[in-house]
Amino acid sequence: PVTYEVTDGYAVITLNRPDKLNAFNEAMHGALIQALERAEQDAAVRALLLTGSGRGFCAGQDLSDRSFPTDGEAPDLGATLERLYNPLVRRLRALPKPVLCAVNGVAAGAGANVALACDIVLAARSARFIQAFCKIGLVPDSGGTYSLPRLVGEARAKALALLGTPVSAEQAEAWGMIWQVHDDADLMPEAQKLCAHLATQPTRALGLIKRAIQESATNDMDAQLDLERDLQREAARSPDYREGVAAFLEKRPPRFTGA
Ligand code: LHQ
Repeated sequence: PVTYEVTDGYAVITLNRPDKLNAFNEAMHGALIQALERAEQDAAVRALLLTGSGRGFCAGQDLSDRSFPTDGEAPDLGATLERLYNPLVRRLRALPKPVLCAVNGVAAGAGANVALACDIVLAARSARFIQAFCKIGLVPDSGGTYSLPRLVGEARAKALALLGTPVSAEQAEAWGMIWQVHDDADLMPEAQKLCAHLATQPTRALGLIKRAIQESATNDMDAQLDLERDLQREAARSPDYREGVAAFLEKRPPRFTGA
């Protein structure tokens, strides 16, 4: 249900249940977590590209999955989040390498919020983001109630979550919900170009930058200044920092190794 491929220093992880618009079932969750672990551990992988196969990115939870019966006893969806979705979002955020998401088509429910948990989000012009949860009597999950208000503000976050109104890729870009929209045919080439670039950069510093920005959401200025001090201390111990400064002074392009 997920394909994994390494090229040009980055891993391409593709959700692969196209007949279900790549909706999540247990097997896809397992394969995705495994792929993220593999990419995290492989020193030759210095960026990740998450995308979907076929015409959709991800339609959220597979509602036809037998583990979600609507008759009989109520399923414990809290347990499902604790076991599958929350670890996925936590891993994407904790991964010390940049994760780019190429939203190739519709991203609904948990599919939308998993995309928004990535570090840089590109979308095809035909893509849409839908907080579909309210339409089936659920609450946005997978971090949506955290990321959405921070990305687009409380007014838009509430309306999107309460109405389930689809947001076009262009609107998402205009609102600052994602980084860039590209014409459908250009999405993957642009995503590949960005990932290939990221894979040549000082990976450890990029991981620390990601952490600093994320932690700012819950830190006050004092705590954030302390965090910057600690992370800068760590960054300056890396060979890539030495290389960056040396290359600048020697007026040549840097050769970062990710160390
Ligand atoms: C699907 C799905 C799908 C199964 C399309 N499941 N088959 C977490 C914790 C635990 C449990 C509950 O949930 C969660 C988090 C969540 O993610 S809840 C939200 C779940 N997702 C949704 O409610 C979205 C449901 N899908 C849709 O609203 C539409 O399919 C969208 C707007 C995504 C796309 O619409 P269209 O482009 O018109 O495509 P379609 O509806 O025709 O879908 C194509 C096929 O994919 C179709 O199957 P078929 O056999 O008729 O061709 C759909 O049934 C299937 N599909 N989403 N989530």
